[in-house]
Amino acid sequence: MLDAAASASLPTAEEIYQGLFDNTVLGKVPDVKALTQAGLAQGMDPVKLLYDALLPALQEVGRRFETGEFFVPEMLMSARAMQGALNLLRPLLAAKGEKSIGKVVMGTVKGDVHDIGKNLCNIMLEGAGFEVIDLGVNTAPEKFVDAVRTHQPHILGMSAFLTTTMPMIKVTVEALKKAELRDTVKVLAGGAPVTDDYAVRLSGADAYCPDASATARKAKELVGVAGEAPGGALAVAVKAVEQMMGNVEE
Ligand code: B12
Repeated sequence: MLDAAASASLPTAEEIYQGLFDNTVLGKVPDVKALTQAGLAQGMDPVKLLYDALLPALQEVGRRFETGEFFVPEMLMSARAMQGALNLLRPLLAAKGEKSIGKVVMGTVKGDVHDIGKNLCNIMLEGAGFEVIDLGVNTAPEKFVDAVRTHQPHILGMSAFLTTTMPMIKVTVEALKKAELRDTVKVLAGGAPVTDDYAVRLSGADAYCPDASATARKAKELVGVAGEAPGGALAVAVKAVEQMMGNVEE
């Protein structure tokens, strides 16, 4: 049991959220780890730590990049800090479903190396019971086509985070058509700059989803399985979030 002095020095939940946000933005790996440990020791929800502090921090990093306050090295440091936190959250996350309800091939489109959003979608899809075949980043249309031919998935998911790589969604859909595979698979598209109109009307996808929960819900709908996306599945997370910054050394 903690004595009064020790307990008075513990950070409050509010201080942990704020500290996690600030230190993730600043890429302070040890501080983010320490705060994550403190939060978990106090029984805070790992999913809330992810959604209420870590992901908003990445959004702030993007904003600062946009205004010229941050450059690529700063973005990478923030990614590293987030990875450290996620490594700690992982063991606490829920186990994924045993039985596959469908197969999904996922990838980030050609020219694009952003994979955090895609990996979060994979986590939710796996948590919902899908088998996910992840093609990684910078995925050429031919690679998507080959994977559809080989794995015969129910769903193909494409992630794009750059306005310059969004057109690859349409290019890939056209490549599927050319290979006479378009009718064999439902195509989902997403990523920060992608909209419903861009994905469906302009690029020929079957659906767009704004986030990982919506992706799992839509995927279930597409394979005819009723029910909500599992809330705790985000938990299955970390596996992917580890991969997410896979090329960032700790
Ligand atoms: C981290 C980051 C990086 C990291 C990526 C690390 C990694 N492993 O992913 C690094 C440093 C490598 C990087 C590099 C670059 N980046 Co960057 N990056 C970011 C940042 C800060 C966060 C992106 C992110 O992961 N967000 C978190 C996730 C969770 O986002 P999300 O949108 O909520 O994800 C959900 C949905 O999108 C959806 N979803 C995602 N994928 C899919 C797929 C499907 C099928 C479905 C249905 C749904 C879905 O579900 C997700 C989960 O809920 C953003 C800024 C921002 N706020 O977005 C800039 C940002 C995306 N980057 C940007 C730029 C310009 C670059 C560089 C060109 C910089 C440079 N000059 O070199 C390079 C490009 C490299 C390349 N060729 O890809 C710009 C893009 C501008 C634009 N509109 O094109 C942004 C917006 C920054 C900015 N404000 O200017 N970047």
